[in-house]
Amino acid sequence: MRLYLINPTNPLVSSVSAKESRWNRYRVWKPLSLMVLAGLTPPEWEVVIVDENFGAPDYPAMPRPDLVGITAFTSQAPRAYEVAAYFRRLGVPVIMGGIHATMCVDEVMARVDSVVTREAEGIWPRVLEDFRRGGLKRQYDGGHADINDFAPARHDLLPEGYAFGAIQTTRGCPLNCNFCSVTTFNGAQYRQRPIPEVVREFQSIREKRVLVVDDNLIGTRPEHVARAKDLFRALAEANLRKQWIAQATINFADDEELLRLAAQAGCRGVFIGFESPSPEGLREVGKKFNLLKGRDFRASVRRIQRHSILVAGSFIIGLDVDEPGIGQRIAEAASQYGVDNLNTLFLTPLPGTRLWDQMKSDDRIALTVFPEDWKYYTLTFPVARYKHLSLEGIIQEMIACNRSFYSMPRLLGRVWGSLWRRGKPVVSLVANLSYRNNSRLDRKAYADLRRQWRPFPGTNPIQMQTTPERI
Ligand code: B12
Ligand code: SF4
Repeated sequence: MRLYLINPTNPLVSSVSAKESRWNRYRVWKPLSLMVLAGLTPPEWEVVIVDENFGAPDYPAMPRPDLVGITAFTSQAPRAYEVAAYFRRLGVPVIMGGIHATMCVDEVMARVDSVVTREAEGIWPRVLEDFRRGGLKRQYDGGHADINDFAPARHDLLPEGYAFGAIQTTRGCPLNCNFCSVTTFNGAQYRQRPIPEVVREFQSIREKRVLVVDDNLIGTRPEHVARAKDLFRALAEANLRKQWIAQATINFADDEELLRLAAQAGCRGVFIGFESPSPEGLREVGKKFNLLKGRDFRASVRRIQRHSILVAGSFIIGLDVDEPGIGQRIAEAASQYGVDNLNTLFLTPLPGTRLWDQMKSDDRIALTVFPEDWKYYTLTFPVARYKHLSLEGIIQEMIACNRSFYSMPRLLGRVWGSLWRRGKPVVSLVANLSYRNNSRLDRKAYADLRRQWRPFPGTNPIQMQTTPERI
């Protein structure tokens, strides 16, 4: 029996279009969910993973599958439904799972044969068995999987051409920031995979560079940090010769031993959510770790960089506290903190988050023709009405932010700093040019959004102020 596992594309996400720019090769990431599903699939199935981010395949020319499984973030949902409709027209049953299917069950259920909510490990073999016996149910719930009992992902199934492999070592996050879906989806309990299994799976990855997809690799408590140290020791001992990047909270910088061990284990970059340059903004999103009294972000970033680990900082634009000028303020804060890369995203109400509930009840979600409008829920488009910024105002803030941070003098300054401190300017140069190029592509995409924007009838009390066109 033949199973297609499909990762749908979103043409608006410029960063995932590998053909659009050669820099984007470094920003096309392997769909780990489908590699995990393939690992859970019994051997009698022939599994093909289709990643549309490398170009939409010629489905009619491909052999007819018996079953199709589709994954989707919210922003991929419109394309997921097109793919589902195509296969259902051929009479092939379609199952959808992942974050969007979990958060918007009814919408998904109306467009596929079966929906799997939450994590697949505990349920996927049963789903396939039900299908084989002709008894596929409309809905399954995988709950939260037993972290000690994971089948390793199939790292061999996707073609070569990705710059990074992918692995997951922990699940869940207790912090529950208001804009984030992770706590609702994966639970508040921080679950850590057994270290020997992680090391074995790392060994099976063929790419030299790896993305560790964990939401927070080091966790929040002393015992989590202790486990992270043990993991790093084990990876260093295994001498894998891999370089990896990961996500962590700023307290990564607070423990010299942790930093040293991470670097020895191959850590070359860390993605940190700074979220807002102001304490009021941090309070608004509920980012407790960043509010630690006396935290010197510049010193924290420097401590990490001293171990030859690049720091990419993420900020949100469009919080209720954000007023005109916020774009420039973010660029200044990121430069002052000394981060190597800046990724600024629009505040976006994603289904299932506390922010969604708040904005929905305040009637502040502006793009609401679903499922079509989901394609804009990439965090690179303003989809809501913001308290002190109009649509045009917030777009100009984003452009100002990126123009300032990725201006050539600043960009070259960072590359020079990387050469001076670490003697390794190439990674910094590639990453900076990739972000700079991407922010240009986003600017083109805003034109499309402006056409789609449906202002609310009557006066909009939320569009009180606008930022003048300054650029
Ligand atoms: C790695 C990652 C990325 C990678 C994507 C790699 C890839 N191609 O998959 C990159 C960096 C490209 C990325 C981009 C984005 N991401 Co992202 N990302 C993640 C992250 C950190 C890990 C995902 C992962 O690999 N998990 C490991 C796998 C094993 O778990 P899983 O995907 O949940 O899959 C399990 C189940 O969901 C289920 N399942 C999944 N699919 C299917 C399908 C079937 C048929 C079945 C049965 C089961 C099933 O089974 C799997 C095993 O249990 C998650 C956070 C998280 N914890 O999930 C955010 C997350 C998924 N991302 C998010 C967002 C918002 C984005 C962006 C829109 C914005 C951004 N700039 O970050 C873009 C969207 C890009 C696009 N194409 O539109 C949100 C999604 C929320 C939502 N409702 O859509 C998340 C949840 C983070 C958050 N803060 O809320 N992301
Ligand atoms: S943003 Fe990060 S720290 Fe906050 S809930 Fe999501 S995963 Fe946890």
